[in-house]
Amino acid sequence: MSEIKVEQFPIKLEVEKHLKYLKELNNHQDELEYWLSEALRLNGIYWGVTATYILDHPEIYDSKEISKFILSCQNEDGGFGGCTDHDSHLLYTLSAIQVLAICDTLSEVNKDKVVKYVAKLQNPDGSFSGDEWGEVDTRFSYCALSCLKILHRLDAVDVPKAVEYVKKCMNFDGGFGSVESAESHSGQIFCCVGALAIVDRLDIVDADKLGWWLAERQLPNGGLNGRPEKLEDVCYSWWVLSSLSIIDRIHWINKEKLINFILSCQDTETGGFSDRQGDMVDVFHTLFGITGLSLLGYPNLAKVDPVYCMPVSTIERLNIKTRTYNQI
Ligand code: GRG
Repeated sequence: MSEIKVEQFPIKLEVEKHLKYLKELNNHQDELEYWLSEALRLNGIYWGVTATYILDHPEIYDSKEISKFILSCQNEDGGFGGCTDHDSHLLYTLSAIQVLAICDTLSEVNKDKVVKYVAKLQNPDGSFSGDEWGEVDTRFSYCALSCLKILHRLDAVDVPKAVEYVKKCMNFDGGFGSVESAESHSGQIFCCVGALAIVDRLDIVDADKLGWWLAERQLPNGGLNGRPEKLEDVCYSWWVLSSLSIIDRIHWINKEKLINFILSCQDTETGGFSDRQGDMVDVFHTLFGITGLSLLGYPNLAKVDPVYCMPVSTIERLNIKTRTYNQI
């Protein structure tokens, strides 16, 4: 296990620039893009807050103000909308609970209402719908189980049934799709492997077969794609690497080549990361560039938990660690 050194790479991580980019995200209220992304505000806050913690500079945001806004997005049904007065969805509910957990303000939320909301979305076959309109996806199985585990309330759902559904979404190549018989995709693999890790059922996964498929995602330029024949994208540095880490196969990736690829996707003037070199930066890719580097053992970053995509320090405080994961 060789130690990574900053000097090994032609480009360095522009920590100060990224912090400035993250700090100013909320200052663009005069821009159309800010309002177009309103429905995703809660996800955006989770991506930004987590990035600052992994950069080891959580002080750049006011956690009291953030928690107050998050709490304002909780609806009567107990779930959270993407912004104040938006309808509840599991995607935003998980982001809300994650941010409150990271900011250590979980005690301020009505947990019973959240638990009731999540539990009501489980279907008889064990799957979860994202909201009252019923769409089913393994992303929602992950969101529900992660959220309940953070709240120490997994008892509120039928865990064996949830596992049964995730197992049905496993494919011949060892990967997982969004629903039964759907193509394997790295994002869904993170959700399924993460969900199984949360409920301690990784025995279901064929780690060698899945590890092989995931390692095949690395392209000659070092970047990772999400499925065969697709382009590389910084966000797969998270979805693929975290999955490999959970099944103990992270060393099957060429880490130096991937670090070089991730660093090449930074905007060294404005800060932030894009999906691939030369594209516009955004907070989603910024988080997953930084968490990818953390999993790869890049220096001076806080450790991220591959199952929860939250700082290891938060997971330890919550006492919900599935186990200790080795970096490369
Ligand atoms: C706590 C990190 C965290 C997540 C919560 C919502 C969720 C759980 C996970 C999402 C997993 C997922 C499906 C990620 C993929 C996102 C993505 C870039 C999709 C793009 O798909 P395509 O088909 O792109 O447009 P490709 O790369 O296949 O061409």
